[in-house]
Amino acid sequence: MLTIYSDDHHLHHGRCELIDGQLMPCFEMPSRADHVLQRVKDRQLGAVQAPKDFGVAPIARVHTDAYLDFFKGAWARWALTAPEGDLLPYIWPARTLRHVLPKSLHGQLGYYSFDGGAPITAGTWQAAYSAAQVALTAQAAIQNGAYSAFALCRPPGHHAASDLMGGYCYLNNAAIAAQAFIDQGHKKVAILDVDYHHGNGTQSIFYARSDVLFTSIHGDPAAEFPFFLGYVDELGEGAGEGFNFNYPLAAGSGWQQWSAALEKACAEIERYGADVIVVSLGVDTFKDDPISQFKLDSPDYLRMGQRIARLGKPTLFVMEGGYAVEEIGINAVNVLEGFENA
Ligand code: OKP
Ligand code: ZN
Repeated sequence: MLTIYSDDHHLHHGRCELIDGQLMPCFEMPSRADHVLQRVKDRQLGAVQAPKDFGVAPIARVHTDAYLDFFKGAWARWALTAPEGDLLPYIWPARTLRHVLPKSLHGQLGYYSFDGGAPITAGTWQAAYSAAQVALTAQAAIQNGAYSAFALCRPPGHHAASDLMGGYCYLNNAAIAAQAFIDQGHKKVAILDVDYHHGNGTQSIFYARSDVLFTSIHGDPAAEFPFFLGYVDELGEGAGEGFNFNYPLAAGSGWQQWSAALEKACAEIERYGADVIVVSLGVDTFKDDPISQFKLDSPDYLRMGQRIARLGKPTLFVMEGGYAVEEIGINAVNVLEGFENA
């Protein structure tokens, strides 16, 4: 399987996130992608190529121009203040506040984010832009006839909505790739989000559409980030009604519960009749993941890849989360090897 990878992800290295009342080093760190790349090479998964540059237009099919302009320019505005640290939001237009766009950098940052988990550093725009190009280049490989491809994206994307960053995510790589498939003539794209956290950004982007099916298996949002989306009763709206399926699972769920949810998601994807599949491949479902509560073990990821392969459709894998740094290479590449050896 072809892997697309850019070293530009190193340009994004947030310093801290707020956990249990303390500033802790960011879990979403550059070594994550380095470990996955190393495992791709160790296992001789296939060629590793740098992304092409498709420009901002395919990104702007998913994100608003205003959001992209803000994100691209935010660091330069922050740098004028000779800051000590990263740019992090500290207020959001929650209930009772107005959704106006203030003039101030921090007002605008609150407007364009939904949590304090997506620090902007000097290189964050470039890293996120390149990650989107990684996804688009892997998408193009499938469009040009490859049966599968792996977009080794970092930072991840599935929490990012059309004009919101958050949850370590800035640009929604999987959504950008799915939209590119549609724009290049595909009629039915299915997204399968297997990250431990609900892909609220992806769901929201396609919620009112029937040309992109969204399915997600994740920690029950009643108890887990992102808390405010990802429940079973979210089935889509308008033309998108019946094209959104969430499978929330309890903390402590292992392969038995997880694979039962995967069967349900796969049944919906088959019923839909997708002609191409985009997998939001998070491996934070691992038993030793430091921020998650599922109990998958490394061999389970081989089974995951095998089951996805049985859908029998061209499949684009897009890297999302996974924070047990040593093991995310093993687990992510196990999915890809399971897919190839099904
Ligand atoms: C990103 B991806 C704050 C914890 C915030 C954010 C999790 C983002 C996960 N105390 N956790 O879906 O892997
Ligand atoms: Zn996650």
